[in-house]
Amino acid sequence: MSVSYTSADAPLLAELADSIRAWGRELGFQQVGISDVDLGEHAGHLESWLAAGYQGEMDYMAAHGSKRSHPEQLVPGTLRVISLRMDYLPGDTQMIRALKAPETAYISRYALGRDYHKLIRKRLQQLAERIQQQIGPLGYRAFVDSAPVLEKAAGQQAGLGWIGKNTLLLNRQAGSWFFLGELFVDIPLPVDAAHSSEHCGSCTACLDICPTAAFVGPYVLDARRCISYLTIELKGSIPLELRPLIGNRVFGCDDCQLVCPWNRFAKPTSQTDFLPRHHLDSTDLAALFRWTEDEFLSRTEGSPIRRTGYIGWSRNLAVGLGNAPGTIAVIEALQLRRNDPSELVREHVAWALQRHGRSVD
Ligand code: B12
Ligand code: SF4
Repeated sequence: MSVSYTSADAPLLAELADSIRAWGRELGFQQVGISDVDLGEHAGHLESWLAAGYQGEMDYMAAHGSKRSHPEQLVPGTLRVISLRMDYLPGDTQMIRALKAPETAYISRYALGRDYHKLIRKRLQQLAERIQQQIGPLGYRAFVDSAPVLEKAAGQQAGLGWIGKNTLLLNRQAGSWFFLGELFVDIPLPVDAAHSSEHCGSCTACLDICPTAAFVGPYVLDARRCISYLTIELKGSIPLELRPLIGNRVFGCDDCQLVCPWNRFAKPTSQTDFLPRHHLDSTDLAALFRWTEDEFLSRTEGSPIRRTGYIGWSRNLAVGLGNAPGTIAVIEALQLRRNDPSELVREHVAWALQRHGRSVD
């Protein structure tokens, strides 16, 4: 644990906060903000969201009681949350073209390159080490995505942006194509002003474009209808009525970001690790569906796509193929796997073939 501080240490702490911002940028983050542990109204919003059941099968969202909205309960002794954002937009991708070409697989932009979890956690760790070199022992924990932390609310409190109607954290200079990570620390650093204004105005582009009508209203997402949930988090069968609406989106969805006017200001990432691998930004659904499990495992090594597993990936591709034009390549790829060992995959293949007027027998 670190030493205790008095008011006489204020200049030293202010200098340290400036250094943390500079070190964060050196480590590849675009912005660093510091907040206390009070996430304000967000605890109540989380409770209402869970009470409505919008988390679906994501039981981990409800599993930690009030710790998710109270950093000091998750890590006792925490006094400040250092929030950082890292851009992930690959500068030159075929993304829009892929989204509009129904025989091509659309993979969301965040998942085209290396998995961000390890990369960001390592950088946060390095930041903590720099702080320790400066001030000695520090009580800290590093988080990115998978921990029970209300990351967007923490980012808003630290001045990184506002939570938009599409429920993502938006920034006037950078849009929303960035990841968030946090360092919980036990030092009373000076805090940044929370981002108190919001700049969505009367725009409802994200709410209107959503292919599955997943927004209950502005700022409220029923995750059970979101394509990101359906293709990544859901383990079982995709509800029949939603399958035709998914189109060619086989891993996540970006529509509510693509349409956001603030994303005109997004900057391409400086991390080569986030650039597309294996032409995942421009590959046909049929070609991906022909991957064996071994090919899936080798080509998604170190990629976020691993999260679905081969069966989930195949399920998603079958839905995409069911929504694609019924070309010979599409029908052949589906027929090749109509006796797939996985019942889940077989069921989605049968659905897809039926969409093309083919029976499975
Ligand atoms: C669960 C989760 C999901 C779920 C649910 C999404 C959601 N909106 O909750 C699913 C699987 C659908 C999902 C999808 C995506 N996700 Co996600 N996800 C998370 C996770 C793990 C938790 C989010 C959370 O706390 N949800 C709880 C609910 C209650 O929060 P909320 O819906 O955002 O609601 C907040 C506000 O809208 C507001 N609010 C709620 N109701 C009301 C009502 C009123 C009147 C008002 C004013 C406000 C308000 O308060 C709430 C609490 O802050 C975070 C990582 C983390 N630990 O925080 C990543 C995270 C949010 N995801 C991220 C990303 C990139 C995505 C996708 C873009 C991935 C993709 N391309 O497919 C999509 C975007 C879909 C979308 N529009 O949100 C990034 C977002 C970065 C950013 N710029 O904001 C995060 C932060 C991961 C990270 N570390 O970078 N995700
Ligand atoms: S990610 Fe796609 S499906 Fe999910 S809320 Fe946004 S537009 Fe709708």
